[in-house]
Amino acid sequence: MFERTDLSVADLRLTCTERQYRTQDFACTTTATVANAGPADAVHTLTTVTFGAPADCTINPDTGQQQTHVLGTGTTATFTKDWTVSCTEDRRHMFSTTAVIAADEPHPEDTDRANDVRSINWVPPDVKPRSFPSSINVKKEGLIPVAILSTAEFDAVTRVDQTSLTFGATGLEQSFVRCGSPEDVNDDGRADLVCQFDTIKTGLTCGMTSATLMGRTVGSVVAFEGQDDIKLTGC
Ligand SMILES: [Ca+2]
Ligand SMILES: [Ca+2]
Repeated sequence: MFERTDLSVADLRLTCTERQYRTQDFACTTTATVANAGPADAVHTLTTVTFGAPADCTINPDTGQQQTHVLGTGTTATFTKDWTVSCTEDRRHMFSTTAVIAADEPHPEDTDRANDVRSINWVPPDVKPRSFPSSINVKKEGLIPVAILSTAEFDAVTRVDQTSLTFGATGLEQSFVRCGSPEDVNDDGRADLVCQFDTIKTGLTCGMTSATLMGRTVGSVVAFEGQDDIKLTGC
């Protein structure tokens, strides 16, 4: 006798501490939220999270990580998995993570398999390119320029759906104004996409030390996000 239920990966985020060209280890963290929409209750679930990196990087652990939950009807669970990353090439990188949920018991039948898997990429943004630290005067600055850096794996100029971009304290803020002509802001020979965001709408307030950009690609749609350190002034 099969019980019907709808398990899903409801949200997936990826943060990395890579902020510049460097060859030391840095950390990436996958944050996954899984859900059971029911009607079956107390479903034993197994979620497998994987992490992907370019060929010049090694990952620890280098296999998928698993997490079990017993999910009641209408409940969610959020968990994190950490990855240590070490890259040899002196450049910025794109990373990816994927989460897949499945029932960890024989009886439930998932009524919608399409939402059982979710992926997101990490792309490196540079808030206020060509200035370090990335100082933002929250009282004065009308617009904040943010560069989405192209990498060997990702051409920001042609791949980014500009209308999808959100930026600010959480990454979900509808602060997009426009993108300008592509320019190579980090002198790596690859043109980068430089866009402007409305400071007020970013929700950035004194004391915050990082800002998050989120968006989607054009064509085969892939979600991406990235983070940069910021220094807020005018506080
Ligand atoms: Ca499902
Ligand atoms: Ca560049």
